[in-house]
Amino acid sequence: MGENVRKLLSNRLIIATHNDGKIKEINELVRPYRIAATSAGELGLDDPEETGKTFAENAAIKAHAAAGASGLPALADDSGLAVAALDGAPGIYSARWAGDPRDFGAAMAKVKQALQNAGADDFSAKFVCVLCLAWPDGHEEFFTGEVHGTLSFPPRGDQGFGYDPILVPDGFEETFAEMTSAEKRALSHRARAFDKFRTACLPPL
Ligand code: ITT
Repeated sequence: MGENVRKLLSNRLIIATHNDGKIKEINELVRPYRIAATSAGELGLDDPEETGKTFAENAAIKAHAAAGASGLPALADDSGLAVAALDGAPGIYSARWAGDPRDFGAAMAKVKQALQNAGADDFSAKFVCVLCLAWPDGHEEFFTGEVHGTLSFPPRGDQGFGYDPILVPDGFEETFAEMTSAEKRALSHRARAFDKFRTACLPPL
């Protein structure tokens, strides 16, 4: 960190994701910075295969693919739900647990079943987000954020996306899916990672 971090000087940025929930949240986070953000999907860029073994490796794969294809800096988000009693699963497989096409009702039921199979009474879990900012010349920077909470079944709420209906963040009674986008943004893993990115790479407002 510090002076070795490369600043984002261009006001154009590719948001290297095909996930509509992430696009909405990242657009809200970059909005105050007058950055013209375009999603990888809008540019017709391919969704690369996530062959990494960590959130950071997969974020790097997506960011470099989009930066290389567009010639612009690209910000990718690799994220997921890590359940303590399941040794961090689904983790980097969070999207894949929802199958193809994605069904997060089924994915959340799978989490509940896995906890039952493990005989778990510890329902603690966290959301993790690793952002990778990559430039077309291959330079990269990483920023990580987490939010800890407890899983709650059945799923509640219709805001947000993915596993939001089953995670109650510490200090709250509601799931993320019962919160407004502003409430989620005040404490989410993505907002915390973005905060580090903003501090390191963006000019102060
Ligand atoms: P891209 O790779 O195109 O960005 P993706 O959905 O495949 O989209 P990931 O591989 O990072 O993204 O999978 C992360 C999954 O973890 C995502 O599909 C959600 O189900 C879940 N997830 C991530 N952030 C979340 C959040 O803020 N709330 C709820 N679930 C989240």
